[in-house]
Amino acid sequence: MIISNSKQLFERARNVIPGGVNSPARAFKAVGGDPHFISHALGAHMYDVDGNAFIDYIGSWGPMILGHADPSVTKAIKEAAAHSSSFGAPSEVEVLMAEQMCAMVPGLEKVRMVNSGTEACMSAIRLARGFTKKEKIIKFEGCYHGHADSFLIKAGSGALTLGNPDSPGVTSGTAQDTLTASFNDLESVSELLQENKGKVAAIIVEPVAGNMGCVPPKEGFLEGLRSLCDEHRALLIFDEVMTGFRIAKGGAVERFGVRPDLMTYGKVMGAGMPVGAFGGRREVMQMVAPEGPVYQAGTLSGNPVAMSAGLALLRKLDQNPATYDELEVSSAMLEDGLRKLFKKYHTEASLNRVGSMLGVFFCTGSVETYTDVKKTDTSFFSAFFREMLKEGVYLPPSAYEAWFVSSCHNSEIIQNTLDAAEKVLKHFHENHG
Ligand code: KE4
Repeated sequence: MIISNSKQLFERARNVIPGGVNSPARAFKAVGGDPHFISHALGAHMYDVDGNAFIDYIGSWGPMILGHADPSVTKAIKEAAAHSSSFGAPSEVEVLMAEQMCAMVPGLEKVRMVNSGTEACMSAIRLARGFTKKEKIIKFEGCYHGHADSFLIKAGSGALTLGNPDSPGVTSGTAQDTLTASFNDLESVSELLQENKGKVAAIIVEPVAGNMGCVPPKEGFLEGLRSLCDEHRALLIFDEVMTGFRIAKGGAVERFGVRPDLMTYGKVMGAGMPVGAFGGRREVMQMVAPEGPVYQAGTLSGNPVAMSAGLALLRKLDQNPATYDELEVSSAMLEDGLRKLFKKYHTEASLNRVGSMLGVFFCTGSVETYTDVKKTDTSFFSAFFREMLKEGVYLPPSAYEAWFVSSCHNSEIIQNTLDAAEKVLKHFHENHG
């Protein structure tokens, strides 16, 4: 096989794939230059088709918590695939996976597997509407729950990065049922609930906003959402596609001690395979077909190869809870190191971190809301991104994405990252003051 380099592949890709990528977040549109085509990845590193090595802080946008090509995950995939890649009939591994997830997450009583985080979130709001018989949902500006129509209203992630948080193609009929509040602002939620008394089926929230950088919940915010949902008889949905099994074994539910009615999952639970899930209270989940009337389906939902991969990873996390402590140490080393460098080279920057997901904002002051996020200097981020890439560090190609640390990012790799950052920031400081 003739291996073309990234430029040749990108040229060919743009001829047959929109924008040359299968997901806009991978394009370098916001940061300039062309995306690198990856040939393989191992542990904390990715290698492109031109033989360049990178320390990877994308981690496939979250799944690679144990690093790329984890031996247990790879073995599970190989063994499962040898028995056919799909049955279209129930299998034992689906039961084992559902039991494993329910054992790890407090309040996860029943769970349905799907094929992406988008599917998980769109199914969860349909279920909430079916259960409550109400039609409106509340989401938060800058939060991203996948590309289903109901969510592409002031959405984060690639929609925010590319400047189209409200996508063409979403009908006004759909948009009118999605209300948007401000993250970390309970008053904005209460006002919407008062204005739409008796009409709100659910509030869906990223318990840690990871699609406008990384913005943790302020003290009392999640608890406040719980109370408002109880008061207004709406369901609380934690979109844990990014935080699930990432910021704690039991995700945000465990870390913050607030119990939603429904949770959605993806990323880590699939170990890099196309997997999502939604679940929660038994009383609500039993409304899902064929047990209940709320229809939801998928040809490859619970796919045995994907389930085997996810199960291998979740079992490893469950049996080695010290992994989260190790992630805390390495992620804190990265955060502290960056803070020192920003100070040393007089770089206006703010950092947020929750466990092994973190966000860097090139602006002054704390970043606690979407309004704060918008203060970030995206052109400085783009320059920083490009220079770090030259130094062999692959950051997410957007100022509005979280960075992810894996258990393979050991202290030497973190130090190499900090050395690269120092070289870049020193150069900026010497040349631009
Ligand atoms: P997917 O449909 O992309 O599997 O999941 C959608 C989704 C839902 N909820 C949250 C909190 C998410 O972060 C995501 C997807 N995240 C983005 C990156 N921030 C996916 C990257 C991409 O779109 O390529």
